[in-house]
Formats: sequence, C-alpha cells, structure tokens
Amino acid sequence: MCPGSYDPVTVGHLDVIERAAALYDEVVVAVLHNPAKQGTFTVDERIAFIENALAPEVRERVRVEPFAGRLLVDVCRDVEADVIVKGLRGGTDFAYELPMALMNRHLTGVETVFLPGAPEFEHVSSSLVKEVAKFGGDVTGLVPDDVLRALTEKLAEG
Ligand code: COD
Repeated sequence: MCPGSYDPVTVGHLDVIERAAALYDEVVVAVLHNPAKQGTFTVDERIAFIENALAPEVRERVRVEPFAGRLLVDVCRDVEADVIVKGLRGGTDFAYELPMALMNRHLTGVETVFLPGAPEFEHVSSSLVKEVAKFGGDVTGLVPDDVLRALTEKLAEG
C-alpha cells in the first residue's frame, strides 16, 4: 500500500511506487480525497496522472484507487495489503510518519516500511512544485509531462 494525496504526483512519488513494485508482487496506490481541503486537482485527475506515468511493466502490478473519510488501516484490510510503504525525505518526514506508523500498527498490526527517498528528489514535494510553478518557476523534470501541462493550464485559469 502506497498512500498519499498525490496532488499532483511527482518524480519523488513515482520513484517510491516503482521501488515498492520491485519489492512486492502487487501494489495499491491509495489516493486520499480530503473533503476538508480544496485540492488543486480532482482525485480522478490525480489517479490518471499516476496511471499514465507508470511504465507498462510496473503498471500491470499497480492498482490506483481513491479513498476518503476512512482510516488507512481499513483500506489496507479491504484490499488485503500487509505493508504500508512510505518514502522518507529526511528527519522531518520521519517525525511526521513515525507516529502514524505506530498508530497504524497499534490499530491492526499493519507494518510500515520506509524507503529512503532518492537524494536527487529530496527537495521535491507536490506543494513546493505547485508554489514554484505558480510564480513562474520551471518545474520541468519534477513532475510527468502531462502534469506539467495541466499545472500550466490551471495557473492560466487563475
Ligand atoms: N521522495 C520520497 N518520498 C516522497 C517524496 C520524495 N520526493 N515526496 C513525497 N514522498 C512520500 C511522502 O513522504 C509520503 O510518504 C508519500 O510520498 C505521499 O506524500 P503526499 O504528500 O502525497 O501525501 P500525504 O503525506 O498528504 O498523505 C498522508 C496520508 C494520506 C498517507 C495520511 O494522511 C493518511 O493515512 N490518511 C488517512 C486517514 C488515517 O488513516 N489517519 C490516521 C493515520 S495514523
């Protein structure tokens, strides 16, 4: 299970999903819709961006699904996922992720496996990509090409 907001997916996310697919036979990418937060992209758009970005040999073992208003552990139970895989960019991610990992294990026993983020993507997050793009910075190479185009269109709309 690779959960996240993916608003939008970045090369950092894709690296973690591809590495999870190299470790496990089947990967579920769960895309969180947070009704309290106005996302930049709809959940359907985010799912399509992820599906389009995966190489065919990875794609055939990865399911991308929405989830909302539920605990991640319940989604894991439904799809029979034994392991949650998270990427770590550094100490700040670890401080945020550790309590969630412990809580999830407390709730159902599901384990979390942390993969060290690739150093070349350490600075890449959905929020920073959006901020840089908003003020005219070049985020080429940090997101898939269709995300880049969609970001430019969204920003043109205001
Ligand atoms: N390199 C490596 N990893 C990265 C990078 C990068 N450049 N960028 C992002 N990641 C990793 C993040 O560390 C994270 O593990 C994952 O990718 C997803 O990131 P985001 O930002 O898209 O998603 P988040 O952090 O907003 O997602 C949070 C969850 C949806 C996982 C969390 O809120 C959740 O589980 N919610 C469900 C409700 C629930 O069960 N709550 C109780 C939890 S104890």
